[in-house]
Amino acid sequence: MADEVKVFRTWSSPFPLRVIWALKLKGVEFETIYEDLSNKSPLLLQYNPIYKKVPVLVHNGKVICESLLILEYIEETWKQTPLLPVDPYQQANARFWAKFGDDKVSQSIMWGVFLKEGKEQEEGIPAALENLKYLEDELRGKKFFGGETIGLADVALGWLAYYLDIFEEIAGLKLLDEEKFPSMAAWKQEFANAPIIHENWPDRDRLVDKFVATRKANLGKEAPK
Ligand SMILES: N[C@@H](CCC(=O)N[C@@H](CS)C(=O)NCC(=O)O)C(=O)O
Repeated sequence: MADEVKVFRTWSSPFPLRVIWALKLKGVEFETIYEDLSNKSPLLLQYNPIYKKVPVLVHNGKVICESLLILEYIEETWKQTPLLPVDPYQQANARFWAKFGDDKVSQSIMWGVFLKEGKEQEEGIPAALENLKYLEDELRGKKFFGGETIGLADVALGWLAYYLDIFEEIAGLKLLDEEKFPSMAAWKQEFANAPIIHENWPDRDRLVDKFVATRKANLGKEAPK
């Protein structure tokens, strides 16, 4: 029996993109279900009743939630085009950077800078820069976090290669300065333009409109716990 693979996503969210990229890098066929998060479908609520978020992967009726866990499932299930190295220590390292991206990098950029203004924003900038510096140091001398090829950490941090520019443009500031972060700047180009990755970015103008509205609606709010 052929595998039945479904991905619940939105057109704009970076988290489901991880899943789309991983499946496509591995050449796995899947069906896409686009959600409107202002009117979530009964199926999304049924499949992810706890978090009620996208992405959700459904593989032959089995439901997996949380994008980083979905990546792990994909990696274990479809062995072709591996996203993780064989060495357990290097695997742990890749997972560390993927988790750091969610715990610290996206939090400090989104909630510390993008959704702040004035003094609050100024106070948030050092933490965001510090987190980018950790990534810069990790990347130095490498093409991708995964080495010569795209790996799990690249897929997890990949949103930075496209969405960060958009956040910077809307907020009217620059975090990822090419001179201060040469390795990250090179990675950004390399990753954003890689086959499969490149073809799946959402329309930039539409994203700008969406995030202008998101910023307006959430300006000054604190990150959800
Ligand atoms: N930790 C989750 C985060 C996913 C997430 O935040 N998804 C957002 C879209 S960007 C969502 O579905 N939000 C719906 C909601 O919060 O009601 C993951 O990695 O899958």
